[in-house]
Amino acid sequence: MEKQARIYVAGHRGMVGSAIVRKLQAEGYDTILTRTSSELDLRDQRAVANFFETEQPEFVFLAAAKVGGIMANNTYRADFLYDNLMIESNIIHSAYKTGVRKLLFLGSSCIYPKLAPQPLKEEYLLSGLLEETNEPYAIAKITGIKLCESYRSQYGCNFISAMPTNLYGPNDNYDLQGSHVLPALIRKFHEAKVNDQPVVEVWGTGSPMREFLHADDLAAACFFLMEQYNDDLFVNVGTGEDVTIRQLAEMVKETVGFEGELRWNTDKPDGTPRKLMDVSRLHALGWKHTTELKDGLERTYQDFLANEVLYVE
Ligand code: GFB
Repeated sequence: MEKQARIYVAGHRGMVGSAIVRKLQAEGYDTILTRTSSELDLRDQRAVANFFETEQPEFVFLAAAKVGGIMANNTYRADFLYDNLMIESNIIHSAYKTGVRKLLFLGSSCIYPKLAPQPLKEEYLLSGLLEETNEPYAIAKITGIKLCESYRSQYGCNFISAMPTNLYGPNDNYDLQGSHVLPALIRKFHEAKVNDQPVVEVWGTGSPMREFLHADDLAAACFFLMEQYNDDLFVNVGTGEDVTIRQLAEMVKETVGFEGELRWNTDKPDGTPRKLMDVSRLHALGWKHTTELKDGLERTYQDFLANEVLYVE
């Protein structure tokens, strides 16, 4: 990408999109196109087509999506499917129509079958049944991969896909009903600490395993793939290391400095037992994460403290 290239980051206010914008700015790019959701509803086909025709982006990072944790995915099943299908279809089709030079689509580790062998290799896609709690979201993300592959094979578009593992970092969602586990635990432990509450409720059994990648590492990987990767195979992006939710809870508890007890609420779902990414393809290409979970947690707690008013409205 030339420094003066017109780059559209879809979803620039979210955790991933904002990390990509920070990365592009740090690399010296200054023609970064963005639109808020009130300026451009990405579910609106005509509005998206007009935007692409008017602005003529050359490169697109497709980081816009309706996302959330296990409860949000399981509750708003129709919205997770419809919104994501519309966003992806509108952007990818408009990118083809207006001759975008390259597009990077971001998926999710939940595209893999619930009981796939671990670690998850890219070729396990569509080899078994999906996890029930996030099946609609996973189907939408699988569709995004297939759109990129199909526009590449039929029309020769340079559209690639990256599959990030569970993410965390600045601008995460801290709403306790909608968020992912890591921001939820930061908020719960922090509020229990400042309010002198003796017990924090944690969901599920604590035995599921999850891998966590800092959003800044994901942004660096996206930039790397945009610069270096032109193949039709999608690429897993993760650390290749995971922890149990119980271990994560202990780590967050220590980072925040909460000294009370944990109570596991097993009425809440565990979700998929494990989803550890096989990152050998990414490592072979020459990219590896730099932020370890312990350091990333510390940074994220400091960011939460600095922006608590913004994050917890
Ligand atoms: O992060 P999370 O919501 O989503 O939950 P998934 C991960 C694990 O943490 C589950 C447990 O086993 C939860 O039961 N957990 C413990 C909690 N306490 C909490 C809590 O207070 N809040 C939350 N949210 N979880 C999502 C998918 O799955 O991951 C999406 O639904 C997407 O589709 C995303 O793929 C990355 O990792 O289970």
